[in-house]
Amino acid sequence: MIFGRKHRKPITIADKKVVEWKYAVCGYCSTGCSIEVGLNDAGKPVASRGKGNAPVNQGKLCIKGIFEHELSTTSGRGTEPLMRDRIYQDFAPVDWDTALDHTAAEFKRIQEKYGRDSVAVVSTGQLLTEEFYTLGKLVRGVIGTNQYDGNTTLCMASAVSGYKRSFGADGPPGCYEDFEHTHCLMAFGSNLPEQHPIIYWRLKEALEKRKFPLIVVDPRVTMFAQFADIHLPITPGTDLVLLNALAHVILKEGLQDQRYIDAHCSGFDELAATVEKYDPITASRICGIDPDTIRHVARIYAKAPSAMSIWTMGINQSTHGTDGVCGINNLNLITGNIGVPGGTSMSITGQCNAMGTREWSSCSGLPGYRMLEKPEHRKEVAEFWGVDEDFFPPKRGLQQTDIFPAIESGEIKALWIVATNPLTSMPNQPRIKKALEKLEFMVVQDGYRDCETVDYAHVYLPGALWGEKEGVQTNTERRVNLVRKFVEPPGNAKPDHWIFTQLAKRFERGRAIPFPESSSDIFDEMKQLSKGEGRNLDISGMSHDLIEQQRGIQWPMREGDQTGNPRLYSDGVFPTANGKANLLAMDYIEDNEVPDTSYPFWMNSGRVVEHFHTRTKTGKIGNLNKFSPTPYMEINPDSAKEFGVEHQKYVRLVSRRGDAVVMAQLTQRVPRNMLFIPMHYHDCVNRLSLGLLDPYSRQPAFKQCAVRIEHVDQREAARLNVERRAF
Ligand SMILES: Nc1nc2c(c(=O)[nH]1)N[C@H]1C(S)=C(S)[C@@H](COP(=O)(O)OP(=O)(O)OC[C@H]3O[C@@H](n4cnc5c(=O)[nH]c(N)nc54)[C@H](O)[C@@H]3O)O[C@H]1N2
Ligand SMILES: Nc1nc2c(c(=O)[nH]1)N[C@H]1C(S)=C(S)[C@@H](COP(=O)(O)OP(=O)(O)OC[C@H]3O[C@@H](n4cnc5c(=O)[nH]c(N)nc54)[C@H](O)[C@@H]3O)O[C@H]1N2
Ligand code: SF4
Ligand SMILES: [Mo]
Repeated sequence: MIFGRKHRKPITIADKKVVEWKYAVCGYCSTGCSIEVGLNDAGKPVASRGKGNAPVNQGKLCIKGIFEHELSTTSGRGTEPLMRDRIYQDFAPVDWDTALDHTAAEFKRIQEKYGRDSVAVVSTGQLLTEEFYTLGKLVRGVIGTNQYDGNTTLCMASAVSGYKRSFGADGPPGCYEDFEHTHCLMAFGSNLPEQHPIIYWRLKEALEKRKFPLIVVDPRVTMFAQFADIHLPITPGTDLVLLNALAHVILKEGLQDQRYIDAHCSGFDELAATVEKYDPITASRICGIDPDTIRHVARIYAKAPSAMSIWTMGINQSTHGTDGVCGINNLNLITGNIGVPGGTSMSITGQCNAMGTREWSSCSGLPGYRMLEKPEHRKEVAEFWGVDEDFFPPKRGLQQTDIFPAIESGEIKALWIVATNPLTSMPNQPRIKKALEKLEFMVVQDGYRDCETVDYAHVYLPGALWGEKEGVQTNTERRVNLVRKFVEPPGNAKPDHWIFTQLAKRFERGRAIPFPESSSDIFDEMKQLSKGEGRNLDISGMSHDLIEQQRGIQWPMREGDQTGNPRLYSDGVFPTANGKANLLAMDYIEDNEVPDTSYPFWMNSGRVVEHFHTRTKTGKIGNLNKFSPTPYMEINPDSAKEFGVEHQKYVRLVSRRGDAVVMAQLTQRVPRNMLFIPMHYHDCVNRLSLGLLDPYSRQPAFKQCAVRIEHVDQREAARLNVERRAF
């Protein structure tokens, strides 16, 4: 065998014969990378490359972005609307008029019989913003149900509630450029290198230019934890205790920015009284981080000229999700780290357009961060749309995690699912299955016919996917970016905004309100609605063309501005009644399902770099799926030995809800009392999960429940794995 470079052939890159490059923003994660998709002379997408000079990614892409053009030829797409009378029967293909007439008629029948709120709508973070706005107008202004929410309740709800409680409004105040300025970065429950690889690359580049301490809080030794200067392997679900203890040390040692607190915050005395109880010794007994490390980290953070925190699902998906977010905001407020370069409290969002739905979908209220509870907001939107103000409900209705129990109890009879796959992604799958079987009528609108939730639908509407329609998305740092259409949807699939406007025409109210059809006309309408004195979410200075020219623009960008703004709250003025941010005093309450003798392991769940969510997309892209096609769990080698589990052998996991068969991967990444399972597989982790809810955000605690290991016959398990939905 010959080793060594000189005998290797040079790498050649196949000439894909690209004749045209089309501009887009990536459709997977919320990083918001600018992509160019190469088309050959037959107009077929054959290559993807990062857009040079794009402010987010400077020409780089992660593994999912690099193969994104392959989406257009993936299997399992829906090409015709489908209908059937009863679930479990065969579907029959129908034309769009038949499918939409039937859907509208069923919604009307059910609303007339059981009341307006007996129809529920569950949407997503993956449509284009113009589509979200149109759906919101249809649901709030035409159909008129208040049971309207999105899968963002599984994802960003705690960050939203936390921002509202601390600052008075949603909206991450910082930006990626803060990495260039900060003197300390603390990350909570985020595995940035795998889940936001290009944000991580930005951070790493900043670290190479100028070293500053990186502190990672995660019960697992993730890739991010391995790169950290200090790793805090926290006891699951106890971040609030650590945060209170950090605040305790900062106040005890007088390291706070009292000038900032006095000028810009309320609630300081209450906070000080509460964190007084969380001395490092008491805290360490709950959160598992030793007292000296707590003191050390508190000092580093508070003494840094500027310091920033980022967080993702390790915080949000917890019974203390919102409190955790407010705890992080507290930390940054007491150290004067909000709205300054390198000083911020930044939620790293999840889906490509999770921000767009927060801003414009009207799920939690009315468009443009307006609230149903505020009379002036109701009036403004009612006048703008030309609807009666009283048609809007007085306050928001149920969230996704409360909609399913309301199906169980019979309050909700019809469900319209748009671009989400709850059968795989909701906690406690056996319970979700039963709820779906109970519905009188269910519509699923998805790009893929083989998305598992379609198995429970009466009507299936095939949606166009990324690159098959034009519109904008907002990323983690409030940057609005554009996807141009570069390919036709397959068969008779249609863009979601087309489906919404066509459905609107089937309602009397929908015919009375204008529903613009082109995405740039819809964008213009949103621009009008975004204007206003003191409004941060202002996009009135943007246009589709300008966004492409600048490769993404951060809101606020007001009419007449040349470009967007990187930070919020730089003036120390917050959108609360007194203009001050709220410091929040929060006690820790022990309320999780925790391991015991019958179920001795913590079950943790999350993601891997090559897959996206329920794999409707990445499961079909060979270059991504090949890395982890089989459901598996991470288990510590010591525990594996104790329980007789071998590497790459199957085991059955059992919780109080159900069971799942997975392959074992022995790794030191997890502690001895924890198993980690990627969330991407159907009939897997969410057959086990419990999903207790955060009281403010109603977000499930996906990251914590208790399970035990049982042995299985290896051949039977392998057969089950083949039979189970394997792409
Ligand atoms: N490759 C890829 N990237 C993605 C996605 C994807 O599916 N695939 N999805 C996107 C979406 S929608 C989202 S929401 C984001 C999610 O992005 P992340 O939140 O970064 O990803 P997760 O793997 O869900 O969870 C992150 C970490 O939380 C840790 N954790 C568990 N319990 C606790 C705890 O009690 N405290 C702390 N501090 N940490 C804990 C877990 O060990 C895990 O390492 O990723 C986005 N990016
Ligand atoms: N155990 C566990 N469970 C979890 C999590 C966890 O960490 N652990 N994380 C939670 C989180 S953070 C999230 S965000 C959810 C995600 O959960 P889901 O939203 O259920 O996951 P996806 O697979 O992204 O589903 C999106 C669906 O929309 C379709 N789609 C994509 N684009 C379009 C479009 O433009 N139009 C239409 N009509 N359809 C489209 C896709 O084909 C896919 O079927 O999972 C949650 N579930
Ligand atoms: S980091 Fe996220 S946005 Fe960027 S290419 Fe990867 S998946 Fe796409
Ligand atoms: Mo998410």
